[in-house]
Amino acid sequence: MPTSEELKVGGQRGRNVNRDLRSWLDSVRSLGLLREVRGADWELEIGALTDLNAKKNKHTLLFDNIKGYPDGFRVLTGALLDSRRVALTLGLSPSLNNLDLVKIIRERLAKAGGSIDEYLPEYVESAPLLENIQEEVDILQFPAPQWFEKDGGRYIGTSDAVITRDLETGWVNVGTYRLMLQDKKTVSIYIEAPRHARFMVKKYWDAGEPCPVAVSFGHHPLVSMSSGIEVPAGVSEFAYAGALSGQPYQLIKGPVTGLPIPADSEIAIEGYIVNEPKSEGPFGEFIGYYSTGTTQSPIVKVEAVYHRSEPILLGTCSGRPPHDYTYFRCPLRAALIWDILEKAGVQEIQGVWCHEAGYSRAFTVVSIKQMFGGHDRMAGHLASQCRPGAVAGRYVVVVDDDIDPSNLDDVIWAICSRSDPGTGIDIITNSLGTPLDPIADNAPSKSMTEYTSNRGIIFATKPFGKLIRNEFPKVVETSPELKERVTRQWAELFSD
Ligand SMILES: Cc1cc2nc3c(=O)[nH]c(=O)nc-3n(C[C@H](O)[C@H](O)[C@H](O)COP(=O)(O)O)c2cc1C
Ligand SMILES: [Mn+2]
Repeated sequence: MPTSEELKVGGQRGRNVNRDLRSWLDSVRSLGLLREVRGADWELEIGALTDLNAKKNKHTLLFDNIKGYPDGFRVLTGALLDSRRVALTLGLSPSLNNLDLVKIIRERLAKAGGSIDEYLPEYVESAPLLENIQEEVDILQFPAPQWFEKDGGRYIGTSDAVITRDLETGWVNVGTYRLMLQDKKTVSIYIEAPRHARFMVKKYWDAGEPCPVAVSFGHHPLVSMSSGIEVPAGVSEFAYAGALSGQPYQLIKGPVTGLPIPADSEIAIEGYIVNEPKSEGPFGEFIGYYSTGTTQSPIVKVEAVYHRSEPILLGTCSGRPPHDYTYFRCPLRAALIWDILEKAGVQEIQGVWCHEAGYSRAFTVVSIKQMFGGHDRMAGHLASQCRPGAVAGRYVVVVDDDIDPSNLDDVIWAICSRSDPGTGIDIITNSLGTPLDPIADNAPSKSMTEYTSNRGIIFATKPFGKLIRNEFPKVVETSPELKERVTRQWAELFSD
């Protein structure tokens, strides 16, 4: 496999990673992956088009001339739909396959190693974001979509970056948490139990203070790639974005809270998260259901609104998978899980993949070259319980090294032919759960933090005894040499 340095578009370290949403958009356009859509309604039409597109054509969609809004107030979806877009966002060749992406993400993060400091973000003095500062806060000025028919409101924050700072340590966290419009000056925020911002907010509230917050609603998709995945505690997702792209991310200091905001942000707010719950949702969730109904969630009191001229609201919607953002978390989560397994001492991992049908969380496959009896148990149990693998998890499958973990046909064949339902499935009960789980017992009095759920780990591996004695039946397949010879001789049969 080529190294990430060789694959970088144009060469030298970091130089060609486009560092604002608009130049990123230019690259997507030049690859023919962008479609501009005029005249759609924020109410349901943008959502329906985004979801259908995610299931079928996989364009990046730029909505303009949105009903009821001035020309130039745009919405962008389909930013990270597939390997081409994710590769482009990382400054890599769009022709990379799934596992190559996982390996390069690991390589880049490993290079940053413990010293993610090399990629700490840089502050700049000014940014186009400050071109327009609202005199009177009015968050309704942006065409926030109502994504699906049964959604309970308009969501301005879907692919957002919610920035908070730890009261004690100063650690800056960036998470993607949904924000629903309440009125001109108020949005509600939905933060699930294991999220970093939740612990930060609690510290402020316990000290009797509102929690300062900044939110960016449009930025280079690299930020969304970092803020929407379980980056370890104590690490700023901005530094992670830097490590992923090999170049520090640029930020400005928010004038009200002093919190960092991406310098390329298109739209941002500053304000305070307060414990004054308001009705929020229902919202079409990533598992594919309306599991939570209406919630009572905290609100953000908005103190300042900034935007570029002709701002682009970066948005996405979930629902039945594959959806608009299932893909990008597959290589990222796979890289994070692989790393943790390796650090925990699991040897000879050949690949990890998290599948879109399992919304990147509930169907993880680990491929190993078995070295000893029980090797598959080590890999499977750890993958199911480490943080990136545990949140909203369900199934982990362990396969041998001849199985491509990202190929569902391969994986199902391995399950069917190598796993014994009587002995080859381990169950772990009472693992980390979520109220979004459609089979959870949602008793009304239950707190969000109480939820647990079970895990199934399927060992679709050749029995180790048969493997080392060379007694496992040979696979029926054409040898690489014969394959090569016939496909060369009858090339016309195999051309696209
Ligand atoms: C598009 C998108 C929307 C998300 N919406 C929410 C949400 O509304 N609430 C939430 O708690 N997590 C949501 N998540 C998941 C979190 O962003 C993710 O778990 C991330 O790790 C949170 O950051 P943290 O680890 O710093 O808490 C969303 C993720 C993505 C990619
Ligand atoms: Mn975090």
